[in-house]
Amino acid sequence: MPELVTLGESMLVMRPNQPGPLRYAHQFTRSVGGAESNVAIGMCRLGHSTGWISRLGDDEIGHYILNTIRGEGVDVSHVQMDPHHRNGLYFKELAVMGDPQLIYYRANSAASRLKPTDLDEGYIKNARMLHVTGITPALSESARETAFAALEIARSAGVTVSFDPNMRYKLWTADEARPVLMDMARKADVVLPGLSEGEMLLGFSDAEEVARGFMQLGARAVAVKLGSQGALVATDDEMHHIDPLPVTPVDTVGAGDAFDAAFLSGYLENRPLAESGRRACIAGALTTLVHGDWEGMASKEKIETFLSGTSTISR
Ligand code: KDG
Repeated sequence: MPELVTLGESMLVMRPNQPGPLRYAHQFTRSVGGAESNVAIGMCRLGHSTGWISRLGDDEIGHYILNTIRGEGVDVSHVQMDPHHRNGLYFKELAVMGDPQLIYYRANSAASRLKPTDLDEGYIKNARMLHVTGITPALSESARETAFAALEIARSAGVTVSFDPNMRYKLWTADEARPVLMDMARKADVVLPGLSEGEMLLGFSDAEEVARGFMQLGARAVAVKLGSQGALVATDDEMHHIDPLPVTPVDTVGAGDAFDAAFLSGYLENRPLAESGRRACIAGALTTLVHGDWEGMASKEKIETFLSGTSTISR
């Protein structure tokens, strides 16, 4: 049984091989992306067993997505193959600066058909942690019910719940999302917002206030992602500002998921809070150096190298 179980949609990703407007792109590289499976892959690289619950269209694309995620070590035994619906797809611009634009084709996808009866209670109850994001409830009513059903199963069994709001403005508005994401945050033990998500949900623009706000809702640990400024990590007893690892990113998508994976692995390993925060910032930064949402996620050994300031022998 996996230590961390997560659920959500993963899609085929097409990214152009050269920068510039997508309308002029002729050659693309395919891959896979999905915030929750990205976290599951990130945790596997850090030595933890993970499982991903989802629905995929039962076609060549669905099997490619499944094989890729399985190939990274994630348990996919609780993924349903759906013969009646297609897989989500997104195009990711190759940004020269800043965050790339994502164009989604995911309405009515197989994963949007996730339903509470897709959940195997024992699979969640036997995990140490359930990780959910705010993307799943934005997909459809039944996907939203499934995310909340998973939360209730975990809570009833005393399984730690981790929540990343992952606000996707292309899927729903702030007014639609706020009550749902706040409800999820209230049910979570670990909350992993970006600063702008904290502001959207709680109305605070200061990271310390965001962390305190989520702890008042019931979280035991909060890690506020500050992008190139590092992070702020907090529990009721301590709060630390974590410096960033300075990098020159080529692809920022997936950095938050790599951060989540490293922070959650530190949490499961009972590491000191500040150390978990440092690992998370290193993991997030390293991911941005490689094209792809998860391909650049770091191994445990690589993170150790950056933490200790030692270098590896490369030849
Ligand atoms: O966090 C990375 C995700 O944004 C990406 O992998 C795709 O799940 C995705 C989404 O909904 O944007």
